[in-house]
Amino acid sequence: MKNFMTLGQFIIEKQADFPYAKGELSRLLRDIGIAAKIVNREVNKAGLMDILGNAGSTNIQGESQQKLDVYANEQFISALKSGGECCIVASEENEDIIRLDTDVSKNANYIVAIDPLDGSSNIDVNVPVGTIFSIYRRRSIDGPATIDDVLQNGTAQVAAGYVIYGSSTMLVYTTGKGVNGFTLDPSIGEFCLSHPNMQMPESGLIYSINEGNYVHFPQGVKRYIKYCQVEDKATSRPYSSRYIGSMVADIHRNLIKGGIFIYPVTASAPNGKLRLVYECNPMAFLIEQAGGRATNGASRILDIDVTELHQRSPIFIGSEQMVRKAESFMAGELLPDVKEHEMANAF
Ligand code: AHM
Ligand code: MG
Repeated sequence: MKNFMTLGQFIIEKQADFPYAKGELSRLLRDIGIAAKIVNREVNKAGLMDILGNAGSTNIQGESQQKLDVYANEQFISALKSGGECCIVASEENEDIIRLDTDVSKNANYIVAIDPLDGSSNIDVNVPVGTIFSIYRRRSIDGPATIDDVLQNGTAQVAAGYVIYGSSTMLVYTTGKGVNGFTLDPSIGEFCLSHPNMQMPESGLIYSINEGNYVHFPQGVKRYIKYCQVEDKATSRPYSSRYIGSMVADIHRNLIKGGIFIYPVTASAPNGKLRLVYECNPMAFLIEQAGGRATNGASRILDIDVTELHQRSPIFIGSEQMVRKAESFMAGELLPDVKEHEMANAF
């Protein structure tokens, strides 16, 4: 039998790499892995259970919550609470920060921001969904941690990752030293290292964007989409359009195959749809660590000032060269490799 390394073994092996190697971050990552397995079990049997459908409540964004959103939120919070290494959880599903005030947790050094079940509108149709998480060290030295400990820029993340509940379930994460992917082996109930040192291809042939919103996109995005669709043998265009509608699944595919994912501003989402703290920042940290690029169309996502818990941002994320190309369309630059007659045909 081939030797494999479990997530638990890998975390212990890498512990010495962490800036504060007391084992706290390792235990935190382990807690997230445990909650992911529990959520995976429920997501897997979603079609069988009464758990499918709407919980009848709405979250802070005014979106209806699926029962599994609520379940996943509870599982992650409870795992982090009993683990004792996290003092505050910030979740897409909760308007305010959640203080974990057990005797151990309240003095813990880490903050976790989480989107417990991203893309949950896809659950009813058996399409991959995901969990996104981001880990910060608290800044305050004494007293209870506060919202200021949560509102840190993306560059301050100490770890981030996602779980994709797909045709197989994977946990992919970074602690700032590259990206590693673990596939859940259901027969032994362990995440096993299957994708060591993941590298995003510098370029790719896939663009992912909700083109139904085309009419509402900024001019630069419209021009980039047309660029993707123009025939050019030298750059293997036209590219393929692939949009699952689950950010985790779209970005995971692009991470492996090469590609760009864009969620720009639109008329109905003037600041973009996706949330900076628990969607854009963790994905940006991870994709940068894999050699990719993540911006809001002009500036690096990780450098954006975080002022609100549920702040939104447009995002352009993926293969370095593709994101740069999209940015140059956003900046309105004339691009030497776009032939005049191609652009004429495109509009
Ligand atoms: P959610 O957090 O409410 O699930 O919304 C986030 C999801 C992303 O996973 C996905 O990329 C995007 O919303 C899809 O939005 P749209 O349907 O507008 O294309
Ligand atoms: Mg989400």
